[in-house]
Amino acid sequence: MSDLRSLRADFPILSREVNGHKLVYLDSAATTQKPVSVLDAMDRYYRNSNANVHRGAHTLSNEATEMYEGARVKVASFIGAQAAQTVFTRGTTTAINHIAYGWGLDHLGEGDRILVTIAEHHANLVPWQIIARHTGAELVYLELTDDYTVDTSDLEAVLDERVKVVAFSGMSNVTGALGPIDVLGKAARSVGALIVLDAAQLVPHSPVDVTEVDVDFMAFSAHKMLGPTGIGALWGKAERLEEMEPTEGGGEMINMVERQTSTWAPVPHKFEAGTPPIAEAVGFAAAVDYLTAVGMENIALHEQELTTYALERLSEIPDLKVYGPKDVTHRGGTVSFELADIHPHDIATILDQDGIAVRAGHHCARPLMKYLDVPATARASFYLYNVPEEVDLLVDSLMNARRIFGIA
Ligand code: C6P
Repeated sequence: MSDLRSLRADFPILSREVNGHKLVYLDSAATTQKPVSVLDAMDRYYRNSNANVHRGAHTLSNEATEMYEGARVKVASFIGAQAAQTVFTRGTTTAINHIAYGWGLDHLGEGDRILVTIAEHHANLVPWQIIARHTGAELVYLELTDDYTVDTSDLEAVLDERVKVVAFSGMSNVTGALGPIDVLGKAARSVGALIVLDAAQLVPHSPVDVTEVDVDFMAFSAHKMLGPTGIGALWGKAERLEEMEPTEGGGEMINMVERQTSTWAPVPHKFEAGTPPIAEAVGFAAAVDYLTAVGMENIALHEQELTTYALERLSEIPDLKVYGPKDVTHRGGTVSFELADIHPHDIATILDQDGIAVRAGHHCARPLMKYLDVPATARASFYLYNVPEEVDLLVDSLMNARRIFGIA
């Protein structure tokens, strides 16, 4: 197995105890832990360079501005992009709201369709629902195959000129299934629809280059890739960002303000109203540096091996059902499951007693839960710092849950 275990020492939290056990953190799909280099970069920024950006008549402000804009260059180049097309947002949710409001309100109308998949996170559904209500457009859904990947065999039935947006995730936060980026991309192009890629669970786990995937917009969050909460990125094609209206007004995003009207600053600042998350941008850049040094190919390989092992070991547990692809080439390291009729929240509580952190619930994907006909699932999600022994501890603890619930 590709061994990244020496990296664990870079994550201080991984050496803490929970309920008398060494922490086993299997909730990275919710948010990841942070290496010392990210913590230090943010600390250094506050200790040495803290000031507001883009206002600078003084040294600190110039330093802060350089750090903030330097972070943009780093985050952009991590996804093969130009800084000028990379907008800092509060995270994936805010990025998709920018697109839905900023583009959707002006470009959608009665009878238009927004094609999504049943596996979407609420962040890629609710903003479109709101815009649909304002414009008279409607959402149409692709469903799943027996192996939990998006069923594209229905595409012909739903794809026509009424489809103006195709919005889908690069990897499901519930099933771990990878999104059919090429197939949906080609389908969208064939009817001239806008392509929106929710990459919250994709960019942290595998190499992504926006010059190689044909999408109009892509959104992701720093906190899911070793960075801080409170910041993420929206990448867009230049012409799309130009035609998109700002959804927030205020300082920083203007060119000129008159009594009745204003003009906008150039992209990306037109979308960054108010004082931006400067320390967070610095932390985001440090996270990107860390991931780049480890190598995204190595991270993807590590997670594939660990997921293969996890699926093998979980299959040894009687009455355990995994809601996700069996083929690891179709999935990432997020594994949702149910165990007999034990409620997922009870599973999470028992695992927590053993120091193991997993998520239980609807994972902000209620339409998917309904489609799968479950109220909730338990979910273990892996990242570069997880090791096979943690999978073994998970399996032991799940066997213990069976005993506690008197299942033979
Ligand atoms: N999923 C999870 O535990 P934010 O909260 O804006 O950083 O990311 C939203 C989001 C959008 N799309 C996908 C596919 C996601 O997984 C998430 C966040 C977390 O699964 C929190 S609900």
